[in-house]
Amino acid sequence: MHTVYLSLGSNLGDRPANLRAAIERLHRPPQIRLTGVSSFYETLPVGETPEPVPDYINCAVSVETLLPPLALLDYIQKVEKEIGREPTFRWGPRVIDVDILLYDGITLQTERLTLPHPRLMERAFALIPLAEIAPDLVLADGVSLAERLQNPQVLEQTVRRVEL
Ligand code: A4P
Ligand code: MG
Repeated sequence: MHTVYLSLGSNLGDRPANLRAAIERLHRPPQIRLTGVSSFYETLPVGETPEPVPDYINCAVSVETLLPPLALLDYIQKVEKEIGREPTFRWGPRVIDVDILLYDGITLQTERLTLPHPRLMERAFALIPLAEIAPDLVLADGVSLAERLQNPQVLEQTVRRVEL
């Protein structure tokens, strides 16, 4: 069994419903066992885009799985399609984005998949929900999640827990 942490985000349509639809699909395959779901957080968009994009709802999920990394990526991309994700510009509005943050302690860099997620360390919208479901996690390079959350660049980002 492998332990995997995922980040889910939506900034288009019924954002909480989109996250719930993705979570529900992570329950379905027999090779995936959902072990944790964080609260939902409303977050300001991170990253420069050619036009303004709406605020996101983000959450983090942990799973145990028998699927190897690329097979898991295939499955989450299928889920994104089923929920109605359509290609736009980079970091454009999307009904759902599912990213693999961490897969065991694996480091990988291929055309389709980079592990850990290359932008995890600088993103409060991924780190804060992750800390809720895995507070003792050690990220890449032996840096703890708790330490990373004290970084000024992470602290300044707007991430607000929402009751939904
Ligand atoms: N890919 C490589 N590594 C991974 C990984 N670890 N997990 C490849 C998932 N996919 C990975 O992703 C593009 C390609 O990355 C995939 O085909 C896959 O083979 P995508 O989801 O199609 O497109 P994207 O998400 O627009 O691109 P990118 O660069 O991955 O975006 P990010 O870094 O995921 O950022 N602000 C807030 N507040 N909340 C957000 O959720 N999300 C983004 C997207 C930007 N700003 C945000 C949020
Ligand atoms: Mg993505």
